[in-house]
Amino acid sequence: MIRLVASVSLGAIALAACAAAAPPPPSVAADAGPAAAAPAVTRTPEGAREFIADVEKDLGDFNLIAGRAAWVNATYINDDTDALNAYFGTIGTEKGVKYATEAAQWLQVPGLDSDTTRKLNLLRGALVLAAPTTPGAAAELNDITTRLQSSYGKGRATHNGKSITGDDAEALMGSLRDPKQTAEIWQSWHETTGRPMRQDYQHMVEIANAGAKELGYADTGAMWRSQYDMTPEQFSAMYERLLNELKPLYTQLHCYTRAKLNQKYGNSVQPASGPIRADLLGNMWAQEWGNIYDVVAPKGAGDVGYDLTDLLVAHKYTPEQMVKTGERFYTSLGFAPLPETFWQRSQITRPRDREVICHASAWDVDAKDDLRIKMCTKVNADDFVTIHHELGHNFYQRDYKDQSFLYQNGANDGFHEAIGDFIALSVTPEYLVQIGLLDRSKVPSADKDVGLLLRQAMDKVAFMPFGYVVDKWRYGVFDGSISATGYEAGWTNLRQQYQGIVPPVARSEADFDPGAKFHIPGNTPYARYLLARVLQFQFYKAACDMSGWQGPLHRCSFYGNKQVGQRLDAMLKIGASRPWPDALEAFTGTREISGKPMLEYFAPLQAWLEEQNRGRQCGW
Ligand code: X8Z
Ligand code: ZN
Repeated sequence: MIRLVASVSLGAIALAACAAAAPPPPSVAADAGPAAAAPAVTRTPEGAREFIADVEKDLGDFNLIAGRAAWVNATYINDDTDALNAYFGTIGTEKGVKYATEAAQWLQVPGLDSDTTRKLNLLRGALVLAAPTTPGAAAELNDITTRLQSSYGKGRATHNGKSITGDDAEALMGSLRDPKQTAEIWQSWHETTGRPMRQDYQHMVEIANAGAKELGYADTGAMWRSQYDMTPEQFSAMYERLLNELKPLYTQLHCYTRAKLNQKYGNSVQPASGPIRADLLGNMWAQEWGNIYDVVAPKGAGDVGYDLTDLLVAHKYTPEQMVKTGERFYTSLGFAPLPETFWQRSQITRPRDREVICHASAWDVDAKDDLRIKMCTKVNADDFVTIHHELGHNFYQRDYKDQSFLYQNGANDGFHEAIGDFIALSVTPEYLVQIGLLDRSKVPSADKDVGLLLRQAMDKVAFMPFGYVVDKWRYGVFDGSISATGYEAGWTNLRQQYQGIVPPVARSEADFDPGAKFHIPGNTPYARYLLARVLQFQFYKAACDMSGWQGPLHRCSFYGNKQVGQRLDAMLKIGASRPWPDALEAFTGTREISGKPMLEYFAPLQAWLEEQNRGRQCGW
């Protein structure tokens, strides 16, 4: 699809903010593709503007129907909806390839105005996966991507030998503390869901790379890295820098967590040195560890004294109420409430009678007001944060709807992922009191700050190397440095190297563990989440400064602050119409993505962790 879902690309194409400094356009030989075979036209700047206007109209119309097909497929998986999704996806890929090729040609016209140049560049990079112009290639690509995605949706694990759905498996990984049971769920999920995808994935990579090459990119990964208003090389440098900025803090957190797991489970389950067993961290992918806060919580003095999941359950919150609570945060900043159709059309909980894709996403079906989320919400802290995350996408989508089609997107994809998370950083104890979830007498005192920070770090800091590894693996797969015979080893080695984790059971090249993570079969680029992880702290610090907050950063909540709301609204309205540093500057006053505000937030924790880890051999 084309830009129909900013958060998750459901087909071969998603429109993402693209580079003003994109790689050089492909050399257009007479037989280079469909556009080259078209009758010779005299290309003028005026012609380029007309081309853009036609394309924006065509893609806008197409998205409406393609979006409906994708929605029905994602919320009611069967052979028919798979066929519909693949059918529209194929048209989308063909349009995307044709327009990207033509955009590259128009970009060679001298005298283009800056707006037209920006739009042509955006169009050139609009595809997540390209197909070559060989007849049938786009259809084959879309058959495969639809099959991969639906297989993920239908994936199962077992618990005590009983079949369970992916969303139940995910929740159980957060709450179970028996290593035999977590190992069973981990292994069954990875083998039942991931393993069968391997051949399809390999074939998909071949087709998509052939498509990327036709468009003038070295491979699909190079195409992905060219969407950031900078060269792919500059992007790679930024990607490495962000990981490295947070690495010392991650290493301390890993060291402390490993020691706690060793104390709890003993050497036979979790040795005191080396990597951590992946299924012990409270998350199927060991990407966020907050669910095992009970295992690592400092005893006595630092204990936070409340647990958000317990509060939601004790107050008998329903999933709908959780969404209403999320919406209320946005309206408190001055944003208009969600439309009535949001409540009629969203999938908030898993339907009982059919297969769906449970992985959360946010939709904007008509680029006007038809906003929806699709979740299989559980009443727990993870999903409370995810709801704020998804609504962030929806409020962003509604704010840029008056931009022209090619600008209806985030400043870059990391911005889109950061908004809702930034809002959720305001879910402080004081905020929980304000909305009636926490009794004022239970607000943790200042001496509990370490506990609060540790709870956050288990989710936010733990994520950093995972946010790096997912696309590090794909970049390697796309450029061939990870070969098809080494997919599994490539994945497991990267996870060990950067996250310091190991699978609970032996793996072989019969396995395909990457397929057990949504974004791989779903073909959603992942570097965006690495960017978002640090951006959200930049936004948060800026918002807290704006609201005049004086105390420790992590206690700040800007709930109800209309001034923050106005400034946020101004940034969101820009959409993709300007290079992302302009949008960043509009809200934060800086033009650089930086880990510094995140490090500042966690600085007291870092000092505390170093103290706790004294005498331990950290690293793995
Ligand atoms: O996929 C998501 C969102 C939808 S865009 C729920 N996230 C990443 C993940 O789950 O792996 C949010 C955090 C990282
Ligand atoms: Zn998202």
